[in-house]
Amino acid sequence: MNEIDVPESHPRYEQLVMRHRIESGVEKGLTHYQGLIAEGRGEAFDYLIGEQTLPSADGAARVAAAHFLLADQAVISVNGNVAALVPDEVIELAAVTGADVEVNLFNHTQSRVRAIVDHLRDHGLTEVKGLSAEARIPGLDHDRGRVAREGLYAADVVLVPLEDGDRTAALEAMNKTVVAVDLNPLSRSAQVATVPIVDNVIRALPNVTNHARELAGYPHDELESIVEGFDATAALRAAERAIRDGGDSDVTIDGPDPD
Ligand code: PTJ
Repeated sequence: MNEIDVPESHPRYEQLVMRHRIESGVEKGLTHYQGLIAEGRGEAFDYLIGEQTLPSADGAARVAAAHFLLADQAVISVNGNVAALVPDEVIELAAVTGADVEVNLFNHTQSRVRAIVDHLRDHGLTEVKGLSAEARIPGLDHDRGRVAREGLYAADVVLVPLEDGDRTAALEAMNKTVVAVDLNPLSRSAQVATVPIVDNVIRALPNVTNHARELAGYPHDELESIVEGFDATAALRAAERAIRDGGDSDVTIDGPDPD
């Protein structure tokens, strides 16, 4: 049965499913009201890139997978939107790469952390961090700086989908490799991340997982060279060009920049 009362043949079926998941996330106490605004912004950018994974985003997803496989400790950060939209995809990525999962909220309340932890457990995740967030990201005041000491605080590679730019910058300042998933290539998060993936989280997470499966047998030095060959600025420019030119003119991130 469908999640929503709309036929799958509807041209905007996927967007309607996402809206429904966010609405239902708010109703269940997983997603913050501001998550509705974030969803609308994301939808607008997704429309502009043609609701597809651009070649540059696919390249960035492959680089992200290489980082995950090279990591001492990778952590996937889950907020209210991510919990509502892609719980199974988070769990799958964690299973394939051995990453930890931490619930980490911009608008922190203990009851919402608890609701999201329970939601992820209902989807089959056994180990979830975030219920005790006793460490702080330096430079971030108030509750938005709270993280788990053995989780996001200690991690060398972090995946932050739909993240606030301030927190992305603060995690970068802690010398972590930050992989951001953000549909807006101009957002501060995308601009400061080590690896910005300009794609919808519903496509980006399974894509990183597929790349991780493919790269799993690669020797260490080949993974290193995938990581070192990445140019974040070129990837962002490719996404911006795709938006300007109608979503279908993205070039490979290794190619020359015509600007
Ligand atoms: O659950 P909380 O309290 O941690 O709050 C989560 C939100 C997302 C509400 C909070 O972090 C927030 O307000 O985020 P922003 O500043 O609105 O940024 C969200 C970014 O994600 C924007 O640049 C959107 O374009 C982008 N975005 C929205 N939906 C998607 C997306 N990117 C990828 N996939 C999406 N589905």
